[in-house]
Amino acid sequence: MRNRMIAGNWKMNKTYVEGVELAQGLADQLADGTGDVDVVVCPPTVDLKGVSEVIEQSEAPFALGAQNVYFEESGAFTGETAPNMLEAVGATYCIIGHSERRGYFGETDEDINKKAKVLMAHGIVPISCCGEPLEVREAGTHVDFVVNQIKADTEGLEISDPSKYVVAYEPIWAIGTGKTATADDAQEVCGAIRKTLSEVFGQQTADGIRVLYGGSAKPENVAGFLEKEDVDGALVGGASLKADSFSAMVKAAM
Ligand code: G2H
Repeated sequence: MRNRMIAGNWKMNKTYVEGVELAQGLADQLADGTGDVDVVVCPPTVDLKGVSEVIEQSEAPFALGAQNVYFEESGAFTGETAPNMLEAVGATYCIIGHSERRGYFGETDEDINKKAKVLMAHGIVPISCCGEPLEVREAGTHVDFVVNQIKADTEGLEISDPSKYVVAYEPIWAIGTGKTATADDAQEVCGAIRKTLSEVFGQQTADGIRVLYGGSAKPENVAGFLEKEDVDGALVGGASLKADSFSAMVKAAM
């Protein structure tokens, strides 16, 4: 049995004060609880501490995630953030391998695999992203493309608790474009992801890993995705930037 998950990826939005306000707004809107739905917010790095304090003070039923991490423990890596730094501010999740990181900052599957390992060693749950560009979708090879990403991203990982590793399928052509994949598109790939996870980790572990859909997910379409057998939630960008729309998505998942 997998708890659903709604995770907000604020990307490079919200200054410290704005981030704290958004977190407080969410805490107010979700004050009655979120049932069995795990809710995660992933603000920019400099907002993490402030959002963490809101979560602590309000006992809000959501968790804190980062948007990136470096795979070394410390040292001369200017501009990067170490896993123990995330841990120290209360982050319990971290997005890795987002297509924007892969595309704009040259991250490879090997980097993403290293990041997953270092996060898990620190007890931080990776939300590991995968997804195909438009030309791959148009060529009809999207399933193979994503399966290969999953195999590379999970190589050598040891997963003892499947709730502690999350995959997000985000077709790049549907990100922030307003073009949403259909629920059937999402199921096709999320099903293939779970099958690959079962080959790598065994069926029982694969059955416990949450596979999220991401890409222009919003209050109006999230229920359709959640109806699908292998879609366990959503990684939400634009619609996570307002407390109203994000909490509506959480409520749709409850
Ligand atoms: C995909 C998603 C969140 P958006 O990147 O990761 O963003 O919902 O804005 O498409």
